[in-house]
Amino acid sequence: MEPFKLMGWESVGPISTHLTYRDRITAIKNREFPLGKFGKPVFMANSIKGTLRLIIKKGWKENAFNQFVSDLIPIDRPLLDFRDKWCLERYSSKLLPEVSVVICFFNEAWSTLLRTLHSVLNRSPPHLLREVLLIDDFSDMDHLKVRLENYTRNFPKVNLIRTSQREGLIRARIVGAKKASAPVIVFLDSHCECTNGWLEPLLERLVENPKIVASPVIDHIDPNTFEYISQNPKDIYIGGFNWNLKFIWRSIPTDYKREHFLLPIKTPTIAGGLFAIDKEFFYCIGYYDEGFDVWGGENLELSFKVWMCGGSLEIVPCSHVGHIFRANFPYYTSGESFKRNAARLAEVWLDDYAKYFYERIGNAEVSFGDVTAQKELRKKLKCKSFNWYLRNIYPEKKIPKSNVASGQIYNIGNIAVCLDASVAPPQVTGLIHVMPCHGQGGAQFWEYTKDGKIQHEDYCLDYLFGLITLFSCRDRAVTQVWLYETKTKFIQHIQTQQCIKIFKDQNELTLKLVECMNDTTQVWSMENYNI
Ligand code: UD2
Ligand code: MN
Repeated sequence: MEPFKLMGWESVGPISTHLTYRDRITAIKNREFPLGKFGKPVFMANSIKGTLRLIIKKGWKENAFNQFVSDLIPIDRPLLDFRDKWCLERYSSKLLPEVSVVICFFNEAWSTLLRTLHSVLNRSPPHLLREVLLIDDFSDMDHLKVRLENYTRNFPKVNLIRTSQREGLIRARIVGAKKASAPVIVFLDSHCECTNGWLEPLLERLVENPKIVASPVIDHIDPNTFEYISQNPKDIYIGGFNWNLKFIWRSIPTDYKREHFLLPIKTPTIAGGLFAIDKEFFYCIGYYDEGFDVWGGENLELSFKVWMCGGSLEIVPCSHVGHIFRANFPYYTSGESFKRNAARLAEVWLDDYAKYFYERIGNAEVSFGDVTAQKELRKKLKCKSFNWYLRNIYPEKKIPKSNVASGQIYNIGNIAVCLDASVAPPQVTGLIHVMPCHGQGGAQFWEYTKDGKIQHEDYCLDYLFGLITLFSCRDRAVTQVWLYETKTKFIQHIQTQQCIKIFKDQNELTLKLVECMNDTTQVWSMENYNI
């Protein structure tokens, strides 16, 4: 299939320049309707200039995706049916419970919000869809006010609810959960597209066992072209977490046994935005911690809580929903609220393992508020320990205890500079930086492992093509093995026998491997060295 190319303003024809922005979009749509059909990408020329360029830029800034392209695509675009024959034959919509779909949003673009809504209305069996609750978390964009109210009035199943102050996505979801009238709640982000047959396989799991929380496979909608990119069902990712308490995607463990690759897969965590949960069960486990603000941490809270308190989490390969994964936040988050949420999570659910989280934020004091009610809930529900969770649900998770050192790695000669992995994953592979030490963990938190790796999250210090880089850790990679000698304080690369040295390149500090010699530029200190 040749993707449709929108080559620039001119190439779509002589569109009168005095038209308004909306009229222009309608004009473009009518000429090449519909753009993005079947999830095809819409490309724009790089050469676009003038007002249009500014409009596109504004769209990116407000949404962290290409709003202009989204606005060109119909809000009810058709998608391909990605289902395998095995899935088609297996599921029917008979004897399944009704659902309330809850979509929380803060300043979502019109086209992405409406596309989410229409994909739900059009692709859910009507008898299963009791209602869609749109929870407006105190947005201030104009199109989300009267215009949205008037629009949603046309759809009897759609109920627009507004919070009276900015609650953050976690409390906004609780508002939705409390209003939901169907026995099952399905949460979605406000920039999704459900595909054919997305709902039935999720509900089937909850009928089997109401303590199962079921997530679809989350496909990617490209934030630039809006191409719908379906995940290969043979290569599905499940959830994990790192000790910063952030969610990560990971491959299914090789020894995981399933009779068929399209059967539901148990996962230690879920990404958090898209899932079906039994309303009663959600109530019993106390929804989310209401003390969580703005964004983040609630996905792990729910994951740990569900597993530890008698439920389970699954990813259901026959159910596909697309989501726009963005590289950054369009709305303001200070990072402080995430830290606070994560600290609450650690305090309530992690037991002794909380120390690994605190280590990674430089053992900073976090004022996380009162968590007594959460701790009581955990006791009341007789939930299992975090140790049980790690052993039974996530046995692959490495426990940092086995490390030789953990914390900052700083150069003795330049006491204020540290090794820094601040190019964030997935772009993390690359040259390693030397930056002023900030003492707050994060990108300056390293682990020196028993097998000689110097590791930041899943990335290891590596020596490749003559450069000191960060690369995905691999079990037997000889280029990733380093020896730290407490006597000399050299960091020696075993394969080459050379040592890491700081060089001053004009004003920038760089790292190179050279012959080991006693020189302060080669002398390093590793924090919490404990052998
Ligand atoms: C992921 C999850 C998201 C949530 C988050 C951690 C997926 C696909 N997405 O991040 O659901 O679990 O991790 O917290 O798994 N929103 C509000 N009020 C706010 C801020 C956001 O209602 O103050 C809405 C927002 O409009 C969106 C949803 O909450 O619909 C999730 O926010 P996001 O899309 O920025 O989060 P995402 O996908 O990066
Ligand atoms: Mn999202």
